[in-house]
Amino acid sequence: MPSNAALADVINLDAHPIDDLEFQRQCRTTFDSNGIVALNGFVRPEACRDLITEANDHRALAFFSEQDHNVYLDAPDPSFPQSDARSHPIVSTKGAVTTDQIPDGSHLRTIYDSPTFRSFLCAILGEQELYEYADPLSSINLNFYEEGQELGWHFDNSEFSVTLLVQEPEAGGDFEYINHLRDTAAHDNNEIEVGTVLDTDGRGPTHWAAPLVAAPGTLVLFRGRDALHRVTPVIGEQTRVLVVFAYNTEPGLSLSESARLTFFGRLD
Ligand SMILES: O=C(O)CCC(=O)C(=O)O
Ligand SMILES: [Fe+2]
Repeated sequence: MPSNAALADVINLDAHPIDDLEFQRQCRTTFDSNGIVALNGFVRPEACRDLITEANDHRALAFFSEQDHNVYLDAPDPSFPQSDARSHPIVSTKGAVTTDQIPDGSHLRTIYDSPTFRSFLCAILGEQELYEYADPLSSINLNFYEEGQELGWHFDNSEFSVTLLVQEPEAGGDFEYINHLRDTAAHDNNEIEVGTVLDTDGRGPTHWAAPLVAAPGTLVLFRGRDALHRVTPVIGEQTRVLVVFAYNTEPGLSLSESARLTFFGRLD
């Protein structure tokens, strides 16, 4: 287990005292009202530089995939009218490096494995405990978005996501987010309203998706299951590099075989 001293070399604990109850309360308040909390300068610039070097070293291992789907991550269904979100085709393209390919001493493991970091996430999410994936691929992913690559509008299957931006592109590659656009708990996919948001590409009078202001080192925690979100196409030669720290609220779970084959091209 990494010590808090090791953690302090990676995370700026002075600016983000993640074990402080008042800091946790502030983050939780923001998260509860906006469905998202973004902490700029969470990872120290020196540690971010190490991560960029690591990412460049591992870029050749990335599995690149392209998915055609709709916002609900199902196949688009043209039998629904144009006004219904289920009929809208969406494209997502990115490359992924998997947990087993991330070196033992990586700062990413220092963050992901840290009990202090997990307790902080639990405090914001109102969870008792968070667990890694049982499969060797899905807990930490280093994602690469090359020029023209994007993640189209979608809702996540997982309740929440934790991301860390490591390298931003010259332009594009923005994370855009509209909170509370469906209600999974009530089995309400809100297809017609979501369809109108798609028609305006998130720039309509009632739903305007402002891009999140994120710089390398920004940690983002968001409720992606009920929030419509996307990553706009990357412009320019510099790759967008983003880490996803994925946790479960129950032990022993693996990502589904179909999802592992789709995103990683293998099962283990
Ligand atoms: O790359 C990002 O910033 C968001 C990632 C995301 O939405 C996803 O992996 O589902
Ligand atoms: Fe997502």
